[in-house]
Amino acid sequence: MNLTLSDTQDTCPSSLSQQQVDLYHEQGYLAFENVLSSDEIEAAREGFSALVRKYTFDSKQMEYHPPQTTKDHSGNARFQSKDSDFMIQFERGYTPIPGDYEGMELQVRKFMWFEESMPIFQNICYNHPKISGILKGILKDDFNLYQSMALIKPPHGGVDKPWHQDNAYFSVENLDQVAGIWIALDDAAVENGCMHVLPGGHRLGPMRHHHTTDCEIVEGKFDTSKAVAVPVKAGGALFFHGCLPHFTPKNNSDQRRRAIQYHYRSTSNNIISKEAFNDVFKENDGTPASCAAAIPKNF
Ligand SMILES: O=C(O)CCC(=O)C(=O)O
Repeated sequence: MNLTLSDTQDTCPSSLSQQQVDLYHEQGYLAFENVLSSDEIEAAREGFSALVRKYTFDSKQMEYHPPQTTKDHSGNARFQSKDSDFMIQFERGYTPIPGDYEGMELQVRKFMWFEESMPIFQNICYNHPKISGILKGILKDDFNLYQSMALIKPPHGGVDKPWHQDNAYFSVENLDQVAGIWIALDDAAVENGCMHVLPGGHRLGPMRHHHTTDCEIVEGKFDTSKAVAVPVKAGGALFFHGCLPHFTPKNNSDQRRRAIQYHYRSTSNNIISKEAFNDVFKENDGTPASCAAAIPKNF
């Protein structure tokens, strides 16, 4: 893969010009610095530390799943809320140690459905003027949260998130009416695992996914030499189409890489069954291409 760097605009507006909307539709993403303020970045970082302190080994609220040996991440140790989808998942092979909050925080791979847990996450998710303004410009409709995650790569750790299209995980009627936002909470560069995207790749349509250690696009579906890295500073963000192929490498640096990722769908974009989605997220020859339809690859 070449390491061309994508253009990132320094100033994040609270609404998009027609030129920016056209650029989003052409390349499948827009990147801006300064989406979050330094106070918001700090509050979000503290929020994630607080989630680890509050919810790990809290047997009243959370069910502990110890690590198991699996080929994918389903066996990673995790704490699953007993009354919501909130989850803290750790790196493969790591066993959390009660009370070792710093150690555990450095081994978190993913938080899911955490957006209601703290005012800062609610603000970023629902009430952020810049984020809402840009999503409105892209989706041209009212929108709802569809998925929330925070993705963490520890220094010299984590694994690649292989090439995929996020719509492959979803099940909606209209693939164009899903947008993700990926917000860096640390400076994100190639070395610590920033986003890499295939500009214009959303226009290639759904691509067949299969299961390796993760759900990923079958090799040879597109030319990875056309990919670009999208480094952003802490507080910068990438807004991207649900069919944009993207990937992040492992963290090969001394720096952490924390990011929030929220997905939105327009309110008119109905959720449908996985079976019905097979007829939406399909290859040109009509074969289902989503993660639910993905076949395991032989290891
Ligand atoms: O933040 C990352 O490392 C990868 C995020 C991503 O592509 C995803 O979860 O869909």
